[in-house]
Amino acid sequence: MDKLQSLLEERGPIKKIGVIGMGYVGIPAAALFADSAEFDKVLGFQRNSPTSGYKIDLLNSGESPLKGEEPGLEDLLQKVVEKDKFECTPDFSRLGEMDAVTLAIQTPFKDPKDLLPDFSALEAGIRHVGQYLQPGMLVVLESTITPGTTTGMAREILEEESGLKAGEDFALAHAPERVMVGRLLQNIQEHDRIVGGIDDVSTQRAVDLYEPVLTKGRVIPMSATAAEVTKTSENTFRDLQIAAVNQLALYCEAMGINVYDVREGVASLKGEGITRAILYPGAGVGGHCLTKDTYHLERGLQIAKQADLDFPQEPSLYVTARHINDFMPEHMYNLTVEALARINKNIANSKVAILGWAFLNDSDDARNTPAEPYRDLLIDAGAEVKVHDPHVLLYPDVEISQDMEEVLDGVDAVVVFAGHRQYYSLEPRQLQELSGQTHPVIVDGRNVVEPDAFIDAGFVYKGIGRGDKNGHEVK
Ligand code: SAJ
Repeated sequence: MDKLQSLLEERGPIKKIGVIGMGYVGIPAAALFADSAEFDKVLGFQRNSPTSGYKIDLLNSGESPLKGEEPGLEDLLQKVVEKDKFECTPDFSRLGEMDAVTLAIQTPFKDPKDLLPDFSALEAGIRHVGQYLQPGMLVVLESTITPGTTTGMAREILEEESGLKAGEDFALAHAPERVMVGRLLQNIQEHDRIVGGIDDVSTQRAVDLYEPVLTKGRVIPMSATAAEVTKTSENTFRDLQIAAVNQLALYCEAMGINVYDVREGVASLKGEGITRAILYPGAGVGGHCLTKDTYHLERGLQIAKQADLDFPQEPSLYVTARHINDFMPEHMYNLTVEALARINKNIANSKVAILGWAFLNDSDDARNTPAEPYRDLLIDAGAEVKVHDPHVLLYPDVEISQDMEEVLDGVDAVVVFAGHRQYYSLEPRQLQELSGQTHPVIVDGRNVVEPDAFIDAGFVYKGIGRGDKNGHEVK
């Protein structure tokens, strides 16, 4: 029996779990571990920093510091705090009491151009674990990371800080999160869980950690690097699919046809073994995941490469997809300029209302929102810009209003950037009145309005992929 196996058997089943990073991933994960009868106690580790120290008391009173609707989370937190199965602490020395520690810390990119991620927060977390690591403990990285990080940077820091050896004295694995805001608990319980250890013993120990919290999901074991590539490529593929339909939308605009007719046609080919997952074009791709995971995968190829890559003299398809999706806010700007020009208005002296600051419809999450580069282009061009969003209340250096009338008052153009439910009932006459314009402009980046209703009311309409309408006669 290898050394690690016997250490784990000596330690027995996992009973105490530490979760580092009280955010969108760490909080629901800790609550579900704590709610499982398999485990005795869960500690949530949170630095008592000026920006996020407030979370400690909030969590210890059973309240969620997460913004926005998260079905079931508040009740579950109340329950596990009352039962003393969950506690949040800034005391990292208690890590040494744990059987397993998971790290759910953000891994943004400093600058995608040179493929350099900002791992500073993750490194600090791993170093904390290394300082208190005991033989027989399991360490799991849940953050989305560059392939090669678990067997590379993470292993090195843990061994350096602890003097212990991964795969001999402690178990090490990667089990990437697959959650979406608005359904965090459900995603953790129902999505299959990718679990990849640096060796089979580590993989099995990590399976023992995650299996108890899964309801519909099943565990899919593999190597740590395969798990890292699985996570980064599933988001890269989604980004690629979105780029494919965004490119199609741009083609349809140039060809004078409706991308949604084409989309319905393409999606109609069904049957034996045929899956046509054609997604939706739009004003851009935001969020904390699709905007960076391609670069994690590309960087992973550089650091985890074990053989020469045999690839044609072509740019990476994945990076090209990123560039196409990053172009969409600029395309929205071009559509706005074109529309205003149709009524002899210049962007420089125009008032523009942006509807929807969140990166996702019906959410308050505005991380890497595509509306921001669009707004920057408008302001650089001298336009006056107002922003409306029913869910996003605060955003650095951007004033966001929940008062539609105030935002639309006297505007020349209304530009839809997020598909929030309420925007599907935008009413042309009401908008026209509020704008006070005979020919207001509407640019629809999420296909929320019926073009003819606005065109008939005298609007200048532009829509992503609506080549069949974008050249309409102004009535
Ligand atoms: N978007 C489109 N067209 C579409 C779908 C999305 O333009 O057809 C845009 C959205 O408007 C948004 C962006 O893409 O701006 C991202 O949307 P998303 O639905 O992918 O939301 P994320 O980024 O929160 O969630 C993704 C999901 N990944 C996959 O489905 C492969 C989620 O399952 C992951 O858990 C999450 O990334 C993550 O945390 O990695």
